[in-house]
Amino acid sequence: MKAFKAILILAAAALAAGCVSSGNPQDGPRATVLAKLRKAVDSGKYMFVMQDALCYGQGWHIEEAELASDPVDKCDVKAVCGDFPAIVGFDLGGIELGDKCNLDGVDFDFMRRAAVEHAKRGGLVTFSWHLRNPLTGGDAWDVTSDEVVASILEGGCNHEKFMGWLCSLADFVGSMTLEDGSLIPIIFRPWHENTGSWFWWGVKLCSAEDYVALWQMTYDYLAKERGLDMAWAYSPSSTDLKQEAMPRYPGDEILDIIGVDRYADKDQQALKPYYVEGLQDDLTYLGGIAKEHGLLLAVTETGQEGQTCPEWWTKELMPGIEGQPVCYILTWRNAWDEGHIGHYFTTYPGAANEADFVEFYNSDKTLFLNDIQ
Ligand code: BMA
Repeated sequence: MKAFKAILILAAAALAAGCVSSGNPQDGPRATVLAKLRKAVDSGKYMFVMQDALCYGQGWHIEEAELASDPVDKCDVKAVCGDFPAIVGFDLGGIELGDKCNLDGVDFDFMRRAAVEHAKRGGLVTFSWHLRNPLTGGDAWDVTSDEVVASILEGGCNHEKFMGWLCSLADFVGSMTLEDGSLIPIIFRPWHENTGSWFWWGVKLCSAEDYVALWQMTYDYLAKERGLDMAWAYSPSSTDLKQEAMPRYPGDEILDIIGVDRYADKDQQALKPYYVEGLQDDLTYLGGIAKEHGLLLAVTETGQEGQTCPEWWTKELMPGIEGQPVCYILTWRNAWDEGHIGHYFTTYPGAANEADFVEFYNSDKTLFLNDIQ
């Protein structure tokens, strides 16, 4: 009886905290994500992902007036090949302070609607988090202090504040549910590119112990305390990958996916063999780790900024992953705001690589939304 009462109290507390019940973990949203990704790899294919694919693109963004009624069908990739990406990426930067829009001007209510709509159509969703610097008040790129991570861990002066940030993120993510109340299928990819030192959680900005503790704290709160049943991805940068990624490995209990963020050269027109070689090398290295630790392998961020290389998709990206068991490749956003002219990483109508993207789309290796429904 006592135990029964305790369960009831726990369940009530979970409901009050806004938890989304994951039900049986064997068939919960995390398991759904992993089963779909595993199926792709087993058939020798990979899913195509685009960051912010449904929110804006080259020369357009959802107008304020359309936020609540837009049918979520605009997409640069769809305009080029007629299909949506299998997975769409969104960034949560700004949710920690309760902002209306994220750091790239995406309205969070629209983001929720777009993510849920994509999931209802049979797609998957991935979230990154370019959150602010909790110590200095600056942005994610504010690396003026190497005490930020330590300050948010248990016992640190910003611990309570940061737990409040995580709570805001959990409230938002937990509100993205399907009709049956279950969480949409999500890949969560926090604390990325940590082998470089351009974010406040980067390699020169915190000890390996503190970085791992940051992951554990994030996982304990979101997955265990709040019950958010998501797949988790670790995505170091190609910079110092082999030296720094494993000393900071977040742990088998947490991770489902390991991948790399590697970019091609901005505004390049000629093909660059070193991108192909570099990506192959990263994936061979990470593929060994993935095998050893039972993880899926991915290209967690890539792209050629400017979209100026006409055959980038089939002659750089595809050879870069040829023969590697990757489950997805994510290309970055086509920025819409004036401050980011030419900050386009995926194709769009009229891009120099448009025809090549269609070839990439038509390849029997790539999976788009229609292929995974
Ligand atoms: C970066 C750039 C920034 C953007 C950030 C988060 O790589 O695209 O302009 O604010 O990602 O999306």
